[in-house]
Amino acid sequence: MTIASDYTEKIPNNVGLAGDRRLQRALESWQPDFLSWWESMGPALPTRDVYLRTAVNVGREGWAHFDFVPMRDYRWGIFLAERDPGRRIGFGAHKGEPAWQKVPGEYRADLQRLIVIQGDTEPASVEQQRNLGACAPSLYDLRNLFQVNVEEGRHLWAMVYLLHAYFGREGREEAEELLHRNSGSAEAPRILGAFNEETPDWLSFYMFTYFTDRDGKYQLGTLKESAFDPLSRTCEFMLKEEAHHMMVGTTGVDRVVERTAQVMAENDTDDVAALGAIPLPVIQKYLNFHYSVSLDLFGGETSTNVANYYTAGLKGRWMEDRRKDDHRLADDSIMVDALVDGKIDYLEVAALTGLNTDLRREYIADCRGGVSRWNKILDSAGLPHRLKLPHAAFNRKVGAFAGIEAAPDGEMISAAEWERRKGEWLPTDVDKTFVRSLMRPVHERGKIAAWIAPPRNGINGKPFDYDYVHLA
Ligand code: BYC
Ligand code: FE
Ligand code: FE
Repeated sequence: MTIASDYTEKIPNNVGLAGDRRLQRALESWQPDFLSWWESMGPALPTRDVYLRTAVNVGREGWAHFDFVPMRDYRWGIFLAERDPGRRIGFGAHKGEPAWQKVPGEYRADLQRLIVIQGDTEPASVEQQRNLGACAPSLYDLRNLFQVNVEEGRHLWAMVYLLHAYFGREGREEAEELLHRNSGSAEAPRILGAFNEETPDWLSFYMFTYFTDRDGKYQLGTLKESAFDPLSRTCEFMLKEEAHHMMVGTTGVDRVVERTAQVMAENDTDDVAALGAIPLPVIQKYLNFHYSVSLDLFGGETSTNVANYYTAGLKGRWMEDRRKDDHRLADDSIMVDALVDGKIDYLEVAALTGLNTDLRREYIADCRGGVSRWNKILDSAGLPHRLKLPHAAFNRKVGAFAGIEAAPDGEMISAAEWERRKGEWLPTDVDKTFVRSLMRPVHERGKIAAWIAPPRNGINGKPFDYDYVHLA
């Protein structure tokens, strides 16, 4: 059964909100708080309207509706992928039982926690990206930034809907808290580490959308497997939007590398800073930073939390249904990264407790795809230089390697050597100041900043020089 979206309502949705007055009132009372959060913590650059994709329904046509909209009037709606009435649980102790339409009492606290953590990251990223509009390299990029921002706002709505609809008073309180914690705040920071870091420039933004939004893709992929059907259906729909965020990150870094390679080849020099491009070693340092803080987002290599989530049916594996095992894993094992006798090594542990490692591995394999793409660009420019993912032990604050220091090649080093050399591997103040010095706004139609190549394609069949954003 499909419930038609009601566009005339304050909150566009396909969850039959009109039929549940209590829930509708709860969400309508949260909405003004959301809007005042958006005004004070969302995009700072004043705009008249923006060429945005709005989800107006989940059907093939409905979820990609393009038009000029004032961002404040963006229709943040609640959309779940269509329900499969025969859906059964795919893993864990309840494998084979019908998927849950309500929250079982014994799993309430754990499910709420997973939803709150997911919900917390969405507005955090909007806060982190708040000031990027003022230094966008083109109108095309500016539009993509705003598209990502409104969709992260919608992802917050998606989690708040679940909290309001299924978790009673506690859920409503958590929904309030999601607007009160803030990225980087000393008193009330966001929950996960990477979401309290700054995104002060566009190289950071592309690295963030490549590496950190990609964690989102993988975490959503595991929550899409959840036995709790409303969560599963919400995540399935969010993943469609996530594909655009991946595109922004992947092609963003592509274009930075392409421009740098071009300036290097034309001038036969590695030293492109004076020529207004970003030197490859600086790009590598940004990559090292964003990759390593994103690895931390997967939690510890071993975790009883994740084992319990899996067994309970709350959180599955990436591509659970393609795995050729019993989907219970009680008797299986996995090799995980570990410190063994003080050395970086591997250890065999129960498959269930190693599930964070399993997911991180899928993620790492995916990240290699980006690096090989960027290296192809260098290769095509006739350059011998290559970018690399650092070792999993590099710059870690969570998990087995949190207590040690390692070089990007995985060699263990002393704290003193780390202090001495970290500026070779992570962006220094000098690097950041340099990158920031390039961030001058290009808000003129068809123009682009000198440190980045133009995109190959525009948005929705429009050309690069389309007027994607009308500034206020
Ligand atoms: N920072 O047992 P462990 C996205 C905590 S991104 C701070 O190993 P677990 C997006 C942990 O909570 C996707 N604390 O952890 C991207 C635990 O605390 P307690 C977001 C951390 O539970 C871009 C303790 O350390 N979604 O959507 O197995 C833009 C022990 O850890 C961190 C999710 O993450 C950290 N990095 O795994 C917009 C999905 N890591 O229990 C959006 C929901 C761990 O001792 N979350 N801790 O108080 C989860 O599935 C899991 O909670 C985690 C951690 C994967 C995060
Ligand atoms: Fe998101
Ligand atoms: Fe995203």
